[in-house]
Amino acid sequence: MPISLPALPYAYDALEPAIDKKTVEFHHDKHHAAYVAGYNTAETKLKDAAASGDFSAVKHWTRELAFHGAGAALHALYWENLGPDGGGDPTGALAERIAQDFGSVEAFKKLFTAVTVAVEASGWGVLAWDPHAGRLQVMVAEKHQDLAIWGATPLLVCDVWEHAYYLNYQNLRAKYVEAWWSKVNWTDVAARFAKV
Ligand code: MN3
Repeated sequence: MPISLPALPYAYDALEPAIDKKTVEFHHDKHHAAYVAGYNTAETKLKDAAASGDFSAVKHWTRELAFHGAGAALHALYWENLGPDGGGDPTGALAERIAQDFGSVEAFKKLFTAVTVAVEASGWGVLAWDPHAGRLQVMVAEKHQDLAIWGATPLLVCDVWEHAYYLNYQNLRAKYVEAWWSKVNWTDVAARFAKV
């Protein structure tokens, strides 16, 4: 299914003077739109590959899918995270959780600022909920994809680090993956899918 460019939730000039009208217009209408288009192209190419059995370009298209999918998802979040009446400090449960995990709202803002300013080249500062540790975490998304899509919930994963197969399969990763399929617990995968 193709994705579409979400409408900007406010006017182009709504974030002025912090972010000027022209910047918002180009960022949303050109940059964000390009991620949406790129995702849809990659999705079509991978669908074609699955249908035809020609997998010669899948490495390229999965990279494209992650690059544009992550870009599209993060930009949608970015626009929603901002607003003409924004600013100030968080309140309520979020404020309490931030204070619990970072000491105080002020300390969190300093950490988030430092981490975001220090991002190497292109990327994002991110406040995320880490369900494993059960806490908020400040993170960096270098570039933005790392072949993943932020916000996506993993349903099934196959480890292809060499430690996962080298003792038995040496360099024959494809053989390992073929064998791995025979051990997939689909009941578990289906249970995860039911929750998304
Ligand atoms: Mn951008």
